[in-house]
Amino acid sequence: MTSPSTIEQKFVSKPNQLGVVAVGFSGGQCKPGVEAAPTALIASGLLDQLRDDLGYDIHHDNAVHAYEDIMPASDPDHRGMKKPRSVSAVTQRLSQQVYEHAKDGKFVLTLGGDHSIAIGTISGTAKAIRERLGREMAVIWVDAHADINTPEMSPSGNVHGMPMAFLTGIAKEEKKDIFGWIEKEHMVSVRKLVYIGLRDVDRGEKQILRENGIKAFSMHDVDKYGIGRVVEMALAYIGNDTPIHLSFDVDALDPQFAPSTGTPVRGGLTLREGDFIAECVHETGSLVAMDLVEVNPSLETLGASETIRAGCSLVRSALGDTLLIMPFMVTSSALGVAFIILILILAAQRFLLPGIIIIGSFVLFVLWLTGLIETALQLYGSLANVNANCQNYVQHNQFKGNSIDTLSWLTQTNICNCWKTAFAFEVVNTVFFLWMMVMSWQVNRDIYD
Ligand SMILES: [Mn+2]
Repeated sequence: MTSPSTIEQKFVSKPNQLGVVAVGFSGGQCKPGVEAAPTALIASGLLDQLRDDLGYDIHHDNAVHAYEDIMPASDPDHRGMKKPRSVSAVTQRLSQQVYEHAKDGKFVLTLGGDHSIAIGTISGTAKAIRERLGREMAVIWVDAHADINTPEMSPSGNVHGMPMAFLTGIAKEEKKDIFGWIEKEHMVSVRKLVYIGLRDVDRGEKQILRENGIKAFSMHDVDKYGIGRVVEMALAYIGNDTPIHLSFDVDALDPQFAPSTGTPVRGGLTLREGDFIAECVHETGSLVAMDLVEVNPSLETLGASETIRAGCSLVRSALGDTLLIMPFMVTSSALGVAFIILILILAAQRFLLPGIIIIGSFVLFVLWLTGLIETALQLYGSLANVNANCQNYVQHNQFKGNSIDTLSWLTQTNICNCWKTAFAFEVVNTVFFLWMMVMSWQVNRDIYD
């Protein structure tokens, strides 16, 4: 029972329009499979949910771009980088695609692909925001890794570990076909970059973060302050007058929640912590674009669907989905109360006709029945089986004592119970209004007999 976001969006002129770019590209690293992620995410219903539940008009060319037409024939290593010309060509084309959506005032959602594609997405939004609003954009990079290696420092030579170095100008290259196309207008300032979730940072990267005074919240900070305080500090650092590009690497989540990714690192964010970051960024009203990257459905057989579900959840949260199942119920309840007050007033004035009760009860019966079906699907349906998740993750895992685990367990228990309460309310009210209809219909018959 979700509904379109009510948060006012400050930097997109068409807040219900969503430009989607699906990038089936894996050349920024060595493990095949990550190019299949956009297809898997879309097949699991992500775009349908964004359209049907969150009310977005989706602008998608219905293609998963592999960019085969622009792949260079030969692509030898350069400064230690693997496939530099391929990644450069793909990100340059992607930059243009993202730019066109963002220039038009839409939100832009990019489904990757490995994290090298952020060179394309961030450069595209940064340029569009500069032109459209005359502002610099901030980047929130949620990742286990900092991805800010220069080519020379990189231990692996994989470009997916370097995007932030090129995007901030820390790494430069003259050759136009190897990231030389990145101009000042494409870049972001090191002062507008914030990391959350870091836990596997290379030695050289640590030095870059320190020397440039880059704001970074590692898992240590998440443990120390809690995710609420960390997100608060990150957003306070960015300020509320700056557009935000959220680049979400699914490996920021703990492998327990997102196992199917190229470089999993243990000790990560819980799914709820990841969703929470995305929800908070949405609530600022400053979000202009989001990337979801590094979902690799081929790496795990069992974990693939879990990882895809986690990815969908992150995107939905960033685009305004909330945990509240209440808005629909609150509306139905308010109408129900108004209807009963109306009945009492009419009865007091002796104007009450059975027909009024039949019509009113029918409307409310339909509303409650709709809610009942929706909640039933969420609780027991095959797609969003909340009840099974509650059994698995909540009922079977009791936490006690003063710990953050206990707190989050209590919260989750509460959410599970709310869902079931909503279900119970809906059953009761559906039956109640059906009964009202039958009663008044019988009264009605007596009048005319
Ligand atoms: Mn990454």
